[in-house]
Amino acid sequence: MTNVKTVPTTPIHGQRPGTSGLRKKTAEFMRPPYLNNFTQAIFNAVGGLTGKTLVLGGDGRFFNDKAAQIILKMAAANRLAKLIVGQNSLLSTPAASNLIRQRKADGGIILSASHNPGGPDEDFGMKYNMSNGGPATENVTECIFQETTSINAFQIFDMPDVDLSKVGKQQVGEMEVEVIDSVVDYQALMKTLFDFEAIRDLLADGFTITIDAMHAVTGPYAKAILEIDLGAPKGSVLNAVPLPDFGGGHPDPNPVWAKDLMTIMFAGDAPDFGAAMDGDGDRNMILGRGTYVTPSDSLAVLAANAHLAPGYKRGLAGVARSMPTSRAADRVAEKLGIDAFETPTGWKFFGNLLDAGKATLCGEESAGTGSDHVREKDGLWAILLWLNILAVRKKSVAQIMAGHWAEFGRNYYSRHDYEGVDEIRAKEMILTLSRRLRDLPGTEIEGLIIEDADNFSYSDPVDQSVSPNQGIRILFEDGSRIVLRLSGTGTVGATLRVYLERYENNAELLNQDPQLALAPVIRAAEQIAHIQNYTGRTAPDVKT
Ligand code: VG1
Ligand code: CO
Repeated sequence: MTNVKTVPTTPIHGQRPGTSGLRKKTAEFMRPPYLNNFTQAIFNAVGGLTGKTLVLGGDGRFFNDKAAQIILKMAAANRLAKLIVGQNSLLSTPAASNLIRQRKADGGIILSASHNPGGPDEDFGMKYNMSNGGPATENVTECIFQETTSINAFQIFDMPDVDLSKVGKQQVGEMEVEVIDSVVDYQALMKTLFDFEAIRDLLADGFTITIDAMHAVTGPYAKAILEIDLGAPKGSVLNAVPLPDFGGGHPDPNPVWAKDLMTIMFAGDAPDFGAAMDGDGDRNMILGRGTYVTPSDSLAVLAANAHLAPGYKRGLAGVARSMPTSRAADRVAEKLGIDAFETPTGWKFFGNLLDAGKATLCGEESAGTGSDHVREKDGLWAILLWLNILAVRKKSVAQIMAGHWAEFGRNYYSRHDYEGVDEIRAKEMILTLSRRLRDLPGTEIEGLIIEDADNFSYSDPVDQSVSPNQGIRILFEDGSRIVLRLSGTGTVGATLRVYLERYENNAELLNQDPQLALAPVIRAAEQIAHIQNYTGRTAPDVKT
């Protein structure tokens, strides 16, 4: 082909994907050949694109549109047969996962740094998903990284930008580009899982909802499904227009970054149900009137009630949660007599369990829940499952939570994040602690006796691969737990995450403030890990 350019390049240091793809400052991604190198590394790692089909889309953040054009031109030059692109290069992460599966594509590229802020001075990201619709496994991720360290050229078409604003097919050299409506297929999938009629009736009966799309990718999805299809009043979806800088916000659905929604939900005239989703639409925060549902509890409640939705009426094969996620879901699994799996942080570890039919629902404490309907976590799915359950049970969110705790006990839970701390000191802290783990069992701290302490290593029950060093666990005799790990999604310094958990089943003590209920565990974490000393901070930046 005449207009294929082969451009010499040299490896760029540090293109190792983290928990979920490669995330860097936008400026770094925009500086050629940063994006070209990583894109070509993906293409090389998967054995070339000749004759294949890929899906492409992103969360609409700054540089999304331009990056999509570059990837498109590189895919054409690498002899891709077909590229399926979301209109205006927008696709939520779960919608992209669905498209890969529905259209039997060989994989997909999602342009997103998820919950990280966007804009010229903020973050950009890119992840590769495989033919099952799920994030690249550890193996494939490692291959991509290896390619970035030896790359010497990339291929690109020399041509003007392609119009991605209109749905339809067009030819780019030998490659067919199909621009699709970003919402339609996803919406159709949701209809197969949930009782839309029941939710429609609930909303028609005056049950009110407020959904915060945080100016990220889910606005159009939430409007189409909740307002137009299910009949929620116009305006039920807030911040519904995706913006390149998310309106200056931090599209992370937690009580700190979705503060406006928290204020609405804790006001006297609050709606019955509230929720927020993140940049790329895979996370969710669930709220009721005056009620915040922790993600770990949400997973447990969904597991206990999923059978009330048509898509799950036959029950669940198993439930999987990431290791730092509270063990509330395990208690539900035990009662249901199904398997409970514990995986490292990051959705890529759920893929095998879902593919093998071992788990139906999965969840992470970081506001991610999902099921085997796709291979990513799915914010809007979680909202719809909650609404379906509320429509059937005809109780408030607060009543559902109280009932759940009365039945299963309550796993008080909180995550304390120390953001942007010194990386060397943070690594030193984890290393020092790792070396002391063996000596900890039997020690009493704050009235809690340490039963066990380890650095979590995961053996995948499906492919037997082993992933060591996934976080430090300190387990106490009374079932309390402290987990410490460093984030793999940040772009500046290190972020220390301290996960705290305490189980309570005394009926009189199920309604405490989690920070108070966890106070001894929080103090124990400080005494064991010397967090203040290593981070130079007296308090966490974010508590969720
Ligand atoms: C965080 C969360 C993790 C989640 C990941 C990607 O990772 O803790 O649970 O899977 O983000 O989510 P880390 O390594 O920073 O703790 V998302 O919504 O960015 O795709
Ligand atoms: Co996300």
